[in-house]
Amino acid sequence: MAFLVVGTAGHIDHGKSALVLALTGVDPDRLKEEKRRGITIELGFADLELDDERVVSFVDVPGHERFVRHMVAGAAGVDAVLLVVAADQGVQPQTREHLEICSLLGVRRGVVALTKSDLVDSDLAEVVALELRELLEGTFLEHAPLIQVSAKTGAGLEQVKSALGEIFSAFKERSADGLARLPVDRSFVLRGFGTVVTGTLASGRLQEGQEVEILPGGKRGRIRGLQVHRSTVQQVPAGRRTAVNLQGLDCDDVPRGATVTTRDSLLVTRRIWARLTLLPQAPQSLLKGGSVRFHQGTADAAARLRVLGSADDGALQCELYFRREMVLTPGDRFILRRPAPVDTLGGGVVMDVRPPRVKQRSAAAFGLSALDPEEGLGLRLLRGGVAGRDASSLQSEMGRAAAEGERYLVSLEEQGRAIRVGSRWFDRSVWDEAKRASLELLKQFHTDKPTHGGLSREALHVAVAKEMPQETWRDFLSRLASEGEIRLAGDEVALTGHEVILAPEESALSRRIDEGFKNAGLNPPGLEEFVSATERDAAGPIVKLLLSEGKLVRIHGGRLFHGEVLGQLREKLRRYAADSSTIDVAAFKELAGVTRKNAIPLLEQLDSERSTRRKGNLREILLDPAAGGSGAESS
Ligand SMILES: Nc1nc2c(ncn2[C@@H]2O[C@H](COP(=O)(O)OP(=O)(O)O)[C@@H](O)[C@H]2O)c(=O)[nH]1
Ligand SMILES: [Mg+2]
Repeated sequence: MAFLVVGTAGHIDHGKSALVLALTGVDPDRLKEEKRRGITIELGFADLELDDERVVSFVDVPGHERFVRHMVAGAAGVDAVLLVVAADQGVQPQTREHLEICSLLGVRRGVVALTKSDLVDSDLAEVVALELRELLEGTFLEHAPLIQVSAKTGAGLEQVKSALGEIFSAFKERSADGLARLPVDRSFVLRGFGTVVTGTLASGRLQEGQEVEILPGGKRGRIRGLQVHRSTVQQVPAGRRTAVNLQGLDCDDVPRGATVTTRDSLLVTRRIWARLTLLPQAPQSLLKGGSVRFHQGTADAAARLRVLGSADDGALQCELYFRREMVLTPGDRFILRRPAPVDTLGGGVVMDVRPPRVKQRSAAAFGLSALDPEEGLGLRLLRGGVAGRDASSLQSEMGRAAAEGERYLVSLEEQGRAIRVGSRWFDRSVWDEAKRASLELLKQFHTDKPTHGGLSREALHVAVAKEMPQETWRDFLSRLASEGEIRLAGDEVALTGHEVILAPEESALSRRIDEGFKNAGLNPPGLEEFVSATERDAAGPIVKLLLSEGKLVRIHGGRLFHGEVLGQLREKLRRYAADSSTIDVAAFKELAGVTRKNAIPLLEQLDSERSTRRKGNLREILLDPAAGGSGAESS
């Protein structure tokens, strides 16, 4: 079955509710209060079965100017509008205002009913029809059918039905892709069922049994049952008027204006960027900003408006701060009203729900806030900088379901505009710039410090891409290394072609330290034995270099040994292992010819390089006695 959601619109008392009743047999003014006062206050709902296949779901709105807020909530999410004008009164203030609101909300289709035709003669009806045509000129209803009807005599009702049927045939049902999003327009307790909310499902799908989240607030519950057109269903796709029976949630947890969604999908926001179109009657002072009432879906909030600039097409680029959290996604249509005296000021489209905090709000940055999902994602990656973005936060920000968001990201990747590292995404140009800056910095470092083997990973990280997460930085460096640009040695990074250049006196010092430690064997003195006080500064980088070359090894506890000496020790141990697979400290002291003071750190070093393994008071020798040869097992 196909459903078309049609909202009524028009001035109070023009016969909207009476027409819905005449068409459907259901009185949309069901509430006692409404009956008593004879005016619509809350939204009313009634279905019209055109035939076995097609159902029109009417959302009947109040016409009173005090309830325009409810009208906006009712008009949000409709597929078409039924504009009602009483033939005996003609165009009235809320006729205009409702028409403006529907235009601003992006309603594209509708039917115009000239009601109470039984009260006027045909000449007067003609005059009112002309006046109405004039009002509709240039609006989305310019070519809509204009039908004279009477709820009292039933005249014209069949024509209205067939006009709605026409809209049906031109109408394409919404895609149910996307995040589940139900803006609540009614919330009540039904005896025997508990909390029930209704709304027009704006996107995605709802399913019986599904866990849901209520935003703002984040309360959780479960869908106990779903109804569409008074029938129980297992699931509901976007575009349907839906009643949801919720488990684990009170009526107060899900008031009108709340959004029912699935877990961890949509975002709440207190600040957005938007494109705004002001109505001609809006005061010019608004361009300097001010207090407004923001309406989107069934929700509304007090907001502060700031105009940032104007777009090519004359629309305004603006920023809105909300007094409370709102559930919004790029592309949402909204209405701005003036708090007092109440009046509709304009409306527009949400562009960005996580806009950057920039002092200089350049029009360029704004213009980039594209609604096109691929461009939008590209822009957000760019803004993410070297910190990158994780896919799920991007998807929420764009209001896109995971599969859909992933598709766009992969497309950007294929175009060479994005890079994926683990679960994070980066703009390609940002990534490339970080690479360029790294290579540049290394080059500079090598020039400045020719005796240094390389720059520490962390120093480079802080200098060129501080915001990049640690694990991504590791990936970043290994990618650069595998591309042959850099060399990674322990904690240090060097350009691939980098060779340490030593001045003659530095070479001499290096040789002295090297040979000094080699000759000192397993009982080496401290560095100061080989280095004079004046040479101390120069010795630091040289020791580092000797360490990076493996000529020196700093063992546990900080003492320096010569690499070859340690190699010889390993060789002795290996031979020892032919007779005994274990060795105790006393035997080790004797084998190595070292004091106890040196024996323990040396054994710990051997443990850490997995030449030995501690077993109680003994060491198990892990070196293979059959292997022979020299060389370090590991470093
Ligand atoms: N004579 C006549 N009266 C009508 C017609 N439609 C509505 N009315 C009356 O006009 C009044 C307002 O109608 P209602 O549907 O509540 O207007 P709404 O405020 O636009 O919903 C009611 O007293 C209706 O009985 C009609 O076609 N002919
Ligand atoms: Mg009414």
